[in-house]
Amino acid sequence: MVRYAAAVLWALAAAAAATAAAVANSGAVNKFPDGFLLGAASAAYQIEGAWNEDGKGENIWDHMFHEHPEYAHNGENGDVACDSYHKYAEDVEALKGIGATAYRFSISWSRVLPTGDLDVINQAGIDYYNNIINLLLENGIEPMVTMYHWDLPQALQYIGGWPNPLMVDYFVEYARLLFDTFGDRVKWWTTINEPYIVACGYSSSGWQAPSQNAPGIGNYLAAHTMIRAHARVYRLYEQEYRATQNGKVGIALNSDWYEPAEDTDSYLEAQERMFQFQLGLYAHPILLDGDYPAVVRQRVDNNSAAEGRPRSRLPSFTEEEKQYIKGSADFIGINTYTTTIVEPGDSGGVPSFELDTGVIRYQNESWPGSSASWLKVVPWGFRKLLNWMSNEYPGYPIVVTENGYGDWGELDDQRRIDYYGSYLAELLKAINEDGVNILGYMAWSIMDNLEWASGYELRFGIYRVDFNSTDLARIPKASASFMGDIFRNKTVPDEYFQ
Ligand code: GOI
Repeated sequence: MVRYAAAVLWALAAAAAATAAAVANSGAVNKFPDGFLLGAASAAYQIEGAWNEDGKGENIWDHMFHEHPEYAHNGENGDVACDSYHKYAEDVEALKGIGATAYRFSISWSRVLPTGDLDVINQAGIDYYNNIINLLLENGIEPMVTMYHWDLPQALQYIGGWPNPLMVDYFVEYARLLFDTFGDRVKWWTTINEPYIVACGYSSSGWQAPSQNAPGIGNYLAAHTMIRAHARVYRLYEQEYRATQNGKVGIALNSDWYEPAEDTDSYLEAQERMFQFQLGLYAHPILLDGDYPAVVRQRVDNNSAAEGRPRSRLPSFTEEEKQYIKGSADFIGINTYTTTIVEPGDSGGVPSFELDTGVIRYQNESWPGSSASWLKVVPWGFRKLLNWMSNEYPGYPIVVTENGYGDWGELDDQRRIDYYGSYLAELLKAINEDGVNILGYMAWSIMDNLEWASGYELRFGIYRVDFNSTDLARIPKASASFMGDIFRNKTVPDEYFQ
């Protein structure tokens, strides 16, 4: 009954918002709103190469893949990658080729601060990012900068990395340098890319740097520091930069749509728990009340006590921290690729994040797949996720900071075309029919690159890079002209709407 009443209210609210949106868009469901940012994304370690050139310091991915080539696909690493350190002008050409109005890229912390600290500022690294930013702006492409896409300076990992609370100060000092140096031209910032995945680097070994195997403990300590670091950077911008620079600061979270296997109370509760552990762990403190979701607090506290611990594995925020964390974002970035099915149940060891959730996750093998084992093509889940977020975090505009499809690199990439066509149609339904406030969409990725521990074989690029060639040219796939048509016409072809 309660759920039914909520559903009716939700339907009414959605209908009212949809009416407003439809008016603003003259009723055309297949058109993007005016000013909507359409672009593509990348990340420093995945594209730059030049891992030790011109004063760059070692980061945790350099370190892990050099020390443990067995963690990498065929021993591959980002030493050279797409060589974007030298070929960034070709990256901008590729962006122009698809009519992008924005480019989301990340800054390599250890390229500008080789030790992570302010003792050495590497001018060559600063020059590099100035060159990219200036070239983008000359070509009418808005830079959207990720401060941290997983590549912690190794020097900071030697003192513990993200589980060390002092990392907040290091991150704030790094962010200040970025605002001081680039903030006159960069108006879109995201602090941390996918803190959920960053935290996995402290709860498992073998696929996510720094590969610190402290399940159920390291991940929560890392999460706790990252939330405080994000919020402190947001307040820094608010207090010292916003008045003169007038940009936006957000964070890029990641989630699948979680579809309950059954439409019964215990399954719907499992779905809710999964969203609160995946998105809420970060979004609830940052966007809502400065603290973890009640269900997360309660379950980790209870499991910790049952394990005989005097303290919860999930730390607590002080009242002062809650005050500065609460409301510390101008927009919410979401990286999303697929849908996963959930049901109540136990998986994972004692202790672990998985066991804390009380949720079992799997995918439907009959859904169309991709070359990535985890990526099924489920466009309707995209629309549902955007609606869930809009409902859970009202008042915060959403930016889709990543969405894309992985294959083995064929130039005639019809399956990528169909993925983008169908996902963009669902995005437009969320905007124009459901009234979800979405400001932009960044395709992952502008070009083939190092897919982390999956190496160079699994490819997400709209442009192909042949990693065996000497020139590493960016070659348009069929999807490049498809995306170019959509981005230039601000319209998704009718055939993708059913
Ligand atoms: C983005 O994250 C990210 O921001 C981009 O940088 C990235 O390029 C893009 O996604 C595209 O992926 C081999 C159990 C190695 C543990 C095979 C099972 C690692 C780890 C298969 C299954 C889990 C999007 C995959 C969020 C990582 C995909 C996070 C979605 C990695 C694996 C696994 C594997 C596994 N996730 N990602 N993984």
